[in-house]
Amino acid sequence: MALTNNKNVLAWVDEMVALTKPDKVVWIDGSKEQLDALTEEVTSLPEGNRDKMYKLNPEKLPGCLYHRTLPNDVARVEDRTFICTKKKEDAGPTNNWMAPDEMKAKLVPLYDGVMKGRTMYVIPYSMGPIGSPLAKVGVELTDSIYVVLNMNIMTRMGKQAFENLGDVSNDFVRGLHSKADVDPENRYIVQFPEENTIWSINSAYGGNVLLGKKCFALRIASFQGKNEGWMAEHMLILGVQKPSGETVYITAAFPSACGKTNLAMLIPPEGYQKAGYKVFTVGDDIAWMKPGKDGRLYAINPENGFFGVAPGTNEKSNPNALACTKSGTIFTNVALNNADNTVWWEKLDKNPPVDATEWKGAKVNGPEFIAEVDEKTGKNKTLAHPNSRFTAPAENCPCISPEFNNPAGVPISAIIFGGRRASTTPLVYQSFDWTHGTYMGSAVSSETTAAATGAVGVLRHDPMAMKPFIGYNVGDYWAHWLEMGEKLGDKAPKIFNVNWFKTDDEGNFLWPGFGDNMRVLDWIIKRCEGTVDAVETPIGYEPKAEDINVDGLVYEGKQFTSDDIADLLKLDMDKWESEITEMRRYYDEDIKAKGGNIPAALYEQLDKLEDRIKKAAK
Ligand code: GTP
Ligand code: SPV
Ligand code: MN
Repeated sequence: MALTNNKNVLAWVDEMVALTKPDKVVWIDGSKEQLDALTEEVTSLPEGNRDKMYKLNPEKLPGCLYHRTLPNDVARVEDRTFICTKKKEDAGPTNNWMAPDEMKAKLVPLYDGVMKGRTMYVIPYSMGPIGSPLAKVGVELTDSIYVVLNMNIMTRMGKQAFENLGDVSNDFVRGLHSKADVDPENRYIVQFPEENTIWSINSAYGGNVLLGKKCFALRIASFQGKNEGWMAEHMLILGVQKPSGETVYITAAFPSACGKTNLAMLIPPEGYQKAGYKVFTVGDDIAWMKPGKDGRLYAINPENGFFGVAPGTNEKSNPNALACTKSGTIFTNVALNNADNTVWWEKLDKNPPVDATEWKGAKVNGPEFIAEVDEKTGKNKTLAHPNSRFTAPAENCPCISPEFNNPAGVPISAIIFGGRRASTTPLVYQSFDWTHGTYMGSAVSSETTAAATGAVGVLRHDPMAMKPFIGYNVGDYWAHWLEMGEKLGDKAPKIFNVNWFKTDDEGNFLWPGFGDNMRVLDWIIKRCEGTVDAVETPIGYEPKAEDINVDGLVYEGKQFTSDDIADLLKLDMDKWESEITEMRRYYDEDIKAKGGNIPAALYEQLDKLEDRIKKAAK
């Protein structure tokens, strides 16, 4: 039975039913009974059915499920992701583009009758706390129970989302997803920002199919934000509670699989804990930000769960994330420990299961399997896929912020950019002002990871960590950043850049990272409060080495010293000259020549930076 009288919703669902021709339409109310029944149905499917999910050990992992996707369907597919605006220049140089009519002409035949013999689920959901002025409603139509169960964790799903929408509003995002044949040749992830519409077909994986996440909360929402005066960003949101009891909120934009979940759930080093510091998580992937009545920038996390990278998550690196996954969690493409029907992934612990099922579904002897070298990669085989993920409810998080459901959001003091850079970029530096900070964001590059298909470890430009997620012209997006800065004036957050990933010649990380990143946050907070000074360098303000606290910091068996910090802050001007040459090439050739309207203020920043670097290099 339809759960709403909203005519816009009803008309659109009818239209999509007529197109996809499901045997049955089920409206998802979000009730426990309904979700339990769907869980029974999907876990009772026969072995080999590609929708199948598995129940895990009810004592050790209560309410947890397991699923594996096809080997060619394990990550976002940026080459098959499109922004379909009427005019090509509105999609800009960072997006694949096709005219909406042309794209629909291509996709309608693929969707025609695609749900015959299957059930269509109608999922109403809210991105953001129900009732928040910053929240928005979406409806996803899908033929996948896996999607329904994931959306239940990742969003506020169910009929209350319709109550928020009311009977007449047309302000909801229309998402249509079908697994279809999971045919990679016909896989499309398509956004129509001018129509608040998303069409996804032939994938069953994460960011391609949980349409509230990257498709809505970043691609469509960034476009809405530009038109409505707010920002949708690929950022975690955390709160640092200080010994005084006051909490300072920070957002950070790092590219996919570059440490957002880890930083968001950071456990401070012992010395900080003793002094009374605590970190709270508001979000681990996406921030929606808007100026509040007091003129400061406020952020909400539109999501309700964490779709986190499993490999590397362990009791030491991120105990809070691990705790999140102990109940009510869906695991995708990790390995199974058949001895006790639990899950395993690389670096969970040092004991890979002997009786294991690797992520593709083969039964193997774990230790022997990972001792083998993969012919394709030349690296050791892994039991879990490098981009295997957990979908865990935010309420499971031991450090979830008391402000998580606050409809007004939290006021942001600092914005951090970062990426994986083996060299060049120092541990931390601060922009001179918002405009320079916007330039810094536009200049983010990072080594690619397994979160998207394609080569791993290749340095690429990823402005604001939003390269795959800006739903319009990147030049206009930068202009929007500058406008927001003007609007916020002296209440704007301070902007920083960090790099946790500098390596030595052998590729070992020079900075311990994880909980010790608190030491860098400490400096950032002090800069926001004006309680520590800094060194002015050609690229921005850097800490004095002695202002990064290294008390109790032992790394690789050695006490970390201020000299080690100085090494991480040292600027190699030859490298920065190459960096600036590459930035100019990027602006000129990759953006401007391809239709990106780069704001003059950013070219000015580039000119000034080049001047400062040239002077310093002499
Ligand atoms: P998405 O969910 O794809 O957006 O990723 P994310 O940005 O949330 O990345 P996440 O925190 O899941 O980390 C990805 C990988 O980076 C994991 O393997 C982590 O163990 C590793 N990582 C995270 N933080 C650090 C750090 O401070 N230092 C080092 N060396 N590795 C880190
Ligand atoms: C990312 O790739 O940035 C993710 C995972 O957070 S996905 O939802 O698949 O996009
Ligand atoms: Mn992400």
